[in-house]
Amino acid sequence: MGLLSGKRALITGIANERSIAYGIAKSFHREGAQMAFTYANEKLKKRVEEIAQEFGSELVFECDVSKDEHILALKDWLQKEWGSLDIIVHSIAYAPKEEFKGGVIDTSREGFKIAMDISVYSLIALTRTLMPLMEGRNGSIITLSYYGAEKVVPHYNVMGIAKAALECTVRYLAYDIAKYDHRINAISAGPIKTLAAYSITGFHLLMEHTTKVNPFGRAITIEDVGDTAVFLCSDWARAITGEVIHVDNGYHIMGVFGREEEIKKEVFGKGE
Ligand code: 0WD
Repeated sequence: MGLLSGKRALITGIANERSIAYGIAKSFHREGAQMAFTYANEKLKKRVEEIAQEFGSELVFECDVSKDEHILALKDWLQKEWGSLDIIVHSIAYAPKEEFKGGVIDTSREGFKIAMDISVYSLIALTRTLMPLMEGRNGSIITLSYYGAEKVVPHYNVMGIAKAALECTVRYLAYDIAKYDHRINAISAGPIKTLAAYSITGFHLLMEHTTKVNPFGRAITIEDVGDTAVFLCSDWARAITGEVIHVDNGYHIMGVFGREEEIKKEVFGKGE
């Protein structure tokens, strides 16, 4: 018996096997969840179908979250295929590439709208539309955030603003859906090399730095995120809602960045 045995999970946001949502699906599969997958556009269809098969699922559906009709069609499809749902994984974010080049001061009106629509509003729309399928099942929803919501991360720009809004949305939705006994939480993941990450100017430097100075001195993996997602979507987390859980090897707890040896070397000279 896995932690998610008997649960049906909708997984959004897989682009390839480096996607965070892929890591989540891997952990969910190990823990016995049944899964259905969405892909954003025709280009991703084949890859997502292959990934679904890898996890023993034939359930794959197109859903561009900027389109209300896609979200409604997704609900009808899930109703037909399963008739009920326990878990939604929202692993979707987007802003036009130009928005990551300069600073927040350069944000265009259109870029701002797109970032908020795809990365934040989509969580509200998916929750509202799919919630009827969760009736009486103590549903659990998770979304993915990043530390750039809390502190300035150069070049993260409008996505930092969107993630702050996303985390706030999680709290408001947690309140709204608690009356139906459902939960929603965010995982704030440390930087991971995925397609989305490559749009951010200087991402490799950010990743190098974060890896070097977090208390464990190692990089976050999609499996680290996947296993936390299992916990949050399992009944063990039944009293946790509206929360932002950091899966970042402790990076966010630091006030002075650097592991002891490095601080000694950099600040006090040779390490004595
Ligand atoms: O360091 C990282 N990679 C972190 C990512 C650290 C912390 C958080 N995150 C977040 C991202 O902001 C996002 O919310 O994790 C989530 C998943 O991102 P990812 O796994 O890093 O990136 P990726 O593999 O690119 O998946 C994001 C996917 C899209 O992929 P592409 O690369 O094709 O944009 O979001 C999906 C799409 O599959 N997506 C959409 N899905 C439906 N409708 C849409 C859309 N309109 N736009 C993007």
